[in-house]
Amino acid sequence: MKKIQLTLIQIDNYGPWTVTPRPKREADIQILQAKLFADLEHQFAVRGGLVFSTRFDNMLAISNGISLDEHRAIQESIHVRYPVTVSMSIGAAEAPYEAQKLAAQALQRAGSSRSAERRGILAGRGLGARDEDWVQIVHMDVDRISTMTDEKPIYDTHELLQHVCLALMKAMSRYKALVFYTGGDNFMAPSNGLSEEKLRLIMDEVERALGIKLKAGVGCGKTAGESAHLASEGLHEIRKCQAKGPIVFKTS
Ligand SMILES: Nc1nc2c(ncn2[C@@H]2O[C@H](COP(=O)(O)OP(=O)(O)OP(=O)(O)O)[C@@H](O)[C@H]2O)c(=O)[nH]1
Ligand SMILES: [Mg+2]
Repeated sequence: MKKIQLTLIQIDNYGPWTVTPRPKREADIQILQAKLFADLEHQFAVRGGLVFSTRFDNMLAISNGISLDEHRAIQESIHVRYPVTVSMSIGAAEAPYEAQKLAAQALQRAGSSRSAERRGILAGRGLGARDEDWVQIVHMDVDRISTMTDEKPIYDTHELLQHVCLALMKAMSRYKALVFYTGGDNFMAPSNGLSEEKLRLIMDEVERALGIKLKAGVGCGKTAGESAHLASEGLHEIRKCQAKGPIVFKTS
């Protein structure tokens, strides 16, 4: 059975930490979160993974091919260099929504996000057999966002992109796929099992609701790195008018 493996990364006892002994400066909190995300992205990426910033205090990584020992090594590296610790939990399932749910449940069983006792936990269960690894990622982008960027106030573009993200999240959730905003006019969706036909329906729905046009490269492979790269290549082909339509599927 082909499965996606997701890792929930949660900063331990972070809420209390941000206000102890008194509220820390927001700029310092933003710097810590941005650095921690960049650091984790690097450490997962060199092992074939991909981290989405999600809430920054809680991040989700596609971690197919990354073992428990490698997760522990990443945690140890973070713990010697940051004033906070991170707990991680792993879930694997055919559908991305189910994988993150299993990961979240495993971490919740190990203790609260606000517990001072729960530090640097590694919980949950990843894939046992590596031949089960499967990652499908849709990389979507809005057509001609630069025109709006050059003509409208920047906050108007920002607001539109947040609406696009929410509409995609809602539509994709019907197929147990996840959607993450990755900056600019880009969205990435771990979406194992989502067919081209269903993706077309989702894109049509969001396009009609928000008056925009979308295009999508879809990559399928054994690791997030591989799939994301194929997806971005697919998108590039559409941009260069090398594709017949607004969706290109690529499998490794
Ligand atoms: N995260 C991410 N951001 C990108 C990528 N490519 C472009 N961007 C960002 O998205 C913004 C818009 O780029 P484009 O999508 O090429 O611009 P556009 O005017 O919408 O052009 P078309 O999509 O080709 O119609 C850029 O300013 C970048 O910030 C990518 O692969 N990943
Ligand atoms: Mg674009």
